[in-house]
Amino acid sequence: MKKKVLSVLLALTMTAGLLVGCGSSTETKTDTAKEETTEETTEAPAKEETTEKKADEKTDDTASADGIAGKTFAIVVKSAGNPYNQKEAEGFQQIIEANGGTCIIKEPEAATADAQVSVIQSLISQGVDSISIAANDENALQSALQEAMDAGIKVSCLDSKVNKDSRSTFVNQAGTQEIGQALMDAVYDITGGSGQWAVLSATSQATNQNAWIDAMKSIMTEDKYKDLELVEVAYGDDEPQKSTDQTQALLSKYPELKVICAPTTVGISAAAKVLQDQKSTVKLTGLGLPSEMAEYIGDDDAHSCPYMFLWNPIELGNLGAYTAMALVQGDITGAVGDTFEAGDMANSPYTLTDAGDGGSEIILGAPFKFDPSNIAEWKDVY
Ligand code: RAM
Repeated sequence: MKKKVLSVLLALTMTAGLLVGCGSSTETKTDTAKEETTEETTEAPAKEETTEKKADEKTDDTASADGIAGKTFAIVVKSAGNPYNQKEAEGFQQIIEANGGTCIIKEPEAATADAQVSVIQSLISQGVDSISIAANDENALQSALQEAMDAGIKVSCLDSKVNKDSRSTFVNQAGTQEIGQALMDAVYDITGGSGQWAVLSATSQATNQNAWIDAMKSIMTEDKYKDLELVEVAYGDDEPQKSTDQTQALLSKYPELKVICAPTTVGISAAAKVLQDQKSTVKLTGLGLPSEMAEYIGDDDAHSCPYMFLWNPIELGNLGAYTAMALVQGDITGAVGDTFEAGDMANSPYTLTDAGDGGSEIILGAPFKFDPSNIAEWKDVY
């Protein structure tokens, strides 16, 4: 079964590689031209071109969703230069373009609300039909996103949410409590149930990391975890250098530290390198990309990370696209109980459920554990 899922994922990834014409240029551009990335976008072919392409494809099996041709769907990721965000955007673009829509990928230079507000404003001026956003702040985007909705743009979020008044719905990678529990259990297991541990997070405003950290803190009040001491939550801002520096600082401040938990793919890969290079006895867990973490995963002293978790960021992008299309076509409004089809995705049709903040969400699936037994299979997938 797992193999079947793996081969479907491999096929999807390969298809994504074929369909996502500008995926690799996004990577090079964001690395080399950081200064320009706020305004520089990776855009799909011009509207006319895409519509023509769709007409040609009508004869084959490519499903063209009614009402999508000629519509423009923007995805705004948290920041440029993060491979996780690139996978998410690729997955989004793949589905939009396969259904005859036009996709715009926006990558703000830094993971800040301000950078996303300017991007949203430019998308409003462009007159896009839909904005899907991985938010850098839960509340600070509200007036920009409300302006977008007032202009008739469908707004949803994925990966990291905005508040209920700023969105129609939220595509959540996995249950927040479920992720918190998986991470807390990992900390318990790797520390042996007692001692000091620290969190290395993304930015202090990141809605998703903050929600997972809050879930961990509330789980930690249970008696089982009473001998664990959370010494600090450090912020690497999803920047590799800052995450490296914060890891070093944790090591020097807390000589008794046993475990670092990094619920961010950028943080965990920076910390893994520091710990492994220094042959530190401090161990690591959290949320990481198998492609970036394979060399650090192992049960012995030579490896810094015994195991970690994640979901498929390409599929998260796929589901974000199906959600945006369903909103634009009027198949869903964002109300709890709405359902929509998501092509051949595993859990299709999806149903909108209560997000616990007064709004709705759609859950992609459960977090997946990566350990020495399966990391080799997954490192080439994402
Ligand atoms: C980083 C980002 C992203 C988060 C992953 C786990 O890439 O902060 O939002 O979902 O880590």
